[in-house]
Amino acid sequence: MVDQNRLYEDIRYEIGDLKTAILVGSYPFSSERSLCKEHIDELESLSNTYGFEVVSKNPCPLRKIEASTYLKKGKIEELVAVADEKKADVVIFDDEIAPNQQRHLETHFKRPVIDRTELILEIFSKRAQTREAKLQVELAKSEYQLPRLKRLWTHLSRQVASGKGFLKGEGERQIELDRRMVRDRISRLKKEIQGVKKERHLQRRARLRSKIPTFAIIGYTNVGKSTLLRALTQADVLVEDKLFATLDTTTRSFTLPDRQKVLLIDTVGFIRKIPHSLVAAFKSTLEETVYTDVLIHLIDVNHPLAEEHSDSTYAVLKELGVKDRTVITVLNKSDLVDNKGVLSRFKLKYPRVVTISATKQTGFPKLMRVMMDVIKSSRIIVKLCIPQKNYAVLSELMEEGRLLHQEFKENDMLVEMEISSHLKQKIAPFIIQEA
Ligand SMILES: Nc1nc2c(ncn2[C@@H]2O[C@H](COP(=O)(O)OP(=O)(O)OP(=O)(O)O)[C@@H](O)[C@H]2O)c(=O)[nH]1
Ligand SMILES: [Mg+2]
Repeated sequence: MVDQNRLYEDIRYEIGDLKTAILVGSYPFSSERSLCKEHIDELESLSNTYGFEVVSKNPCPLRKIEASTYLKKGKIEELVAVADEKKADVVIFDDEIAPNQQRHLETHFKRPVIDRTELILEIFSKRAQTREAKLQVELAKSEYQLPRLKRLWTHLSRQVASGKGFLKGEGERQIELDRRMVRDRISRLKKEIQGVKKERHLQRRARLRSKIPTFAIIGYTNVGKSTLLRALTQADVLVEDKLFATLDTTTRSFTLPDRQKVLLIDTVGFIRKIPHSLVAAFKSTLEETVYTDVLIHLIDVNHPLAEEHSDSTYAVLKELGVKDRTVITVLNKSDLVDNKGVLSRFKLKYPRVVTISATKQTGFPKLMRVMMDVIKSSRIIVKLCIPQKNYAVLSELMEEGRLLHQEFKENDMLVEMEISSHLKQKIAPFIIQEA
């Protein structure tokens, strides 16, 4: 008899038990076949990061998506033969597969079929360390699973259909119960995350008050962000040739050659087509970047898809609402680059480009020079005249800027402050002089 109180997660197949995988990607035109192969290579890195051994990689031409099975029947039969021959435990699609397609595909393949999104969610789930990261991943997973509960129960019915008391209709009823439970869990998780977010907000305010310029090291996963933080600050952060080695932000202080203290933040890596539920879930972690003065955008220039990765990073930033931030573009892993042409392309594309090798520790003096220049130019000194009714603006400014002088003139307050230049627009009506 099926225990009514068991959550579907207890009975779903354990993807942790699966070892070997075949990968499937698709391309609409033959001109995109090589790009599709690169994407499958990335899917292989993701699979290895999770712990799968990839036994076959299959780029497939796909003109039109089949509503119920994603691929055409003939193609599926071909792939089933490959999966059988290679004794694959699981089939992983690079494209996003709808819940009903996933269910139908599993009937054909007779083994679990997952997509890139689910794989990324499982990696995050395995690697999350802090309470906040764990909560966020659990939320993203619950949202992903909600429309797929039926599929999980199909697995169950196949397992127990052999006369062990599984009644027809029981699965349906259990799906309803599960749906309710998952919905409850989603709202509980959202509340908990809200609480953690408040704490984080307080920490951020404390940092803003400390008036230390902050640099966030951002970029595609595996470009060397943690390596750079470690090289500059000897921070004890995990460096691995795996995707998503870092899931939590780490902040370290660092002193530039002109004795200016700065904070450096190592952040979670970005990825192309990042699952939407994860962007939403990690928003509060990634929002850290929104509040930093400067972004250090690290690019692995040795990667064949370096430009696409850089574009994806900007796409994620846009989704996070980060714009008008000063960006220093840092071309990393230059020790591996033979063709200098790729460096020139980036230098033409972006302002403030520095070439380094985080492991060989080359290019650091120039990077620090650019960081010092950016701090100087991002701070401006302004004289303001603030009427009494706008004093609230002043307290806001005090949190971020440095007060140099203050005096009253009748009911107005005259102040001289050093502030971050991005605040200038906000206080434009009160500026009487700018240095
Ligand atoms: N050759 C070379 N390898 C590097 C360099 N910088 C980093 N790596 C290697 O790149 C891999 C990834 O480095 P990480 O620092 O973990 O990368 P990350 O950007 O923090 O990655 P995630 O946290 O997974 O997003 C590791 O194997 C590093 O040793 C470099 O300048 N040259
Ligand atoms: Mg890292």
